Amino acid sequence: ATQAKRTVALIGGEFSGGQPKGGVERAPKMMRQAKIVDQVKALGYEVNDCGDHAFPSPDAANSSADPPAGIVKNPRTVGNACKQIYDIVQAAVKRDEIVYTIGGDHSLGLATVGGHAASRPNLCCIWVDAHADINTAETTGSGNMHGMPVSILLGLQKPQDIPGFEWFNPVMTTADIVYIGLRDLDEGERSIIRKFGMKAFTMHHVDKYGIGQVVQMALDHVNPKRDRPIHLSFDVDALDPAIAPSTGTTVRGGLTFREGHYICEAVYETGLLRGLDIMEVNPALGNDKEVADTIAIGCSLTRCALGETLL
Ligand code: 6HN
Ligand code: MN
Ligand code: MN
Ligand code: MN
Repeated sequence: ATQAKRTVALIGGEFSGGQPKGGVERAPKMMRQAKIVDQVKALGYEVNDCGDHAFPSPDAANSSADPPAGIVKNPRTVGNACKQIYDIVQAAVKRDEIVYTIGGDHSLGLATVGGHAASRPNLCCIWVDAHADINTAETTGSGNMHGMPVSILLGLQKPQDIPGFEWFNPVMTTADIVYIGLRDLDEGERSIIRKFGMKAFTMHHVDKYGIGQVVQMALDHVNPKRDRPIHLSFDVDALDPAIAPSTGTTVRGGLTFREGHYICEAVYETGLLRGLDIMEVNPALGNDKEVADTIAIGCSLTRCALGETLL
């Protein structure tokens, strides 16, 4: 299934403020060093390099500038980074480019999927993750905002109630998103998913049905007529830590190398991929080989989502 190649807008999100572990802001530069731009070009795409965007790291010593909201940490810092990436994403979508964001932590998922949806009303999202990232200010146990983007995206958490997010206007609903890879849910997240009847394929479903069926069922749910543009937000912690160890919140029992790449290939095959995030690669975690493996997997997932492995 060859298709007209669009321009890929590459956006680096050098941001770590949605969680406490430093280093995740260095992934965009590391993926560039691994030649991600050449790899995308080699697949026949034009690359519109929108650059890497750095944001001041939250400074614990200076938290008076951004005090927690309840237990939610660095809300204004995260909100500001999200607003900037949101605007860049939205502009790229208006140019009809495929928006490709390298994180950075997954709090930026609010900006990438949200900025995309703002310009493409019919957008659906496949969120590949060990976690559901759907905590609200009420349900979060950690206060880390990388565990919250989906709740704000869908308006389950009112943006106006978190300082720094007043600008955000939710346009997607619980029916517009589907999860693959879940295996570490907080109790509050579980009740939200149940309450709204959200579609979630956990690792149990991957084992039970196989990844081929799971992706088909996921697409059937969110995109039954295969006519909606797709944003694939891929948190590398969805993968098993044995193959993607350099990430901040590892959970055992994840997707195999092939299962992860299969998801990307199958989304490419629909011809509907318009947005891709590769999130939570943290080059500060693990030894040299672990870091190199995790960066390489960020690159190969990208290539598969852009059509490398299909004839
Ligand atoms: N991620 N549910 C946990 C929390 O802190 O809310 C983990 C979140 C992980 C977020 O990996 O993008
Ligand atoms: Mn995530
Ligand atoms: Mn995760
Ligand atoms: Mn947990």
